[in-house]
Amino acid sequence: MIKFYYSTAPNPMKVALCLEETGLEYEPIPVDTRKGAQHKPEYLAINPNAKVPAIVDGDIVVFDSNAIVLYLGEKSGKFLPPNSPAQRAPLLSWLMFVASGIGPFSGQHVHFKAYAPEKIAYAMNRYEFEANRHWNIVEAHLSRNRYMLGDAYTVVDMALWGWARLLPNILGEQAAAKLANVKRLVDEISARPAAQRAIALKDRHAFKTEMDEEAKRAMFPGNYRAQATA
Ligand SMILES: N[C@@H](CCC(=O)N[C@@H](CS)C(=O)NCC(=O)O)C(=O)O
Repeated sequence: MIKFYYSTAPNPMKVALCLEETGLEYEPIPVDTRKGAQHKPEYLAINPNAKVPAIVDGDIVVFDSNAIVLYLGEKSGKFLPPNSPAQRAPLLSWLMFVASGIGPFSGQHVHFKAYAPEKIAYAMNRYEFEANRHWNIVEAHLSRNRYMLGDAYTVVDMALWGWARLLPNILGEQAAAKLANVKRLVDEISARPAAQRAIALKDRHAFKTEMDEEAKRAMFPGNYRAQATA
């Protein structure tokens, strides 16, 4: 039984979808990041990065969402292209693009827009531009391909879905509405029974929703450095 350490945020949700799609047995274990559970020593022993998601599969530990979907694809033998260098090249390229581009730029865009204690025009402009630029690359790609790797639904689509289903919140309704092919893929994936089960995970545990002082200290510890050393 795989232990799945999660919250309902975009990176854990890609793994929730992948676990549901592959049909691997798993136990969801909530990590309430707004209460600081990601910093507890027992969790840091699993994920030294103090973020969700992570999985523990027997004596195997995997952290970082895109590494996990790749692991689950390989373990289950599902939702991956044939194992040849030519077929793995686009798999690895797009999976890393989602990991290093889509996720971080979308996340930082939301951070500077909604959570930064000061409105910094330079940062807001940069991340808005970069988030949109990355999503428009996906949009162009999906205008020529049904799925991220062509004709087959793979772990790359699952990794993308974690973020893509929140696009109106990330980019705003107007910018998101221009990404018709991304929306087409999100709608198709969200209608799948596995996605419905992944979304329903939010009802299994009561996560803290308030972004109060405790939550900010847990999630944005860099903002409190001066006080910690004073
Ligand atoms: N590269 C990591 C990033 C994980 C990440 O940023 N997770 C967020 C939720 S989407 C988190 O744990 N936030 C709580 C925090 O930053 O303290 C991955 O893809 O798994």
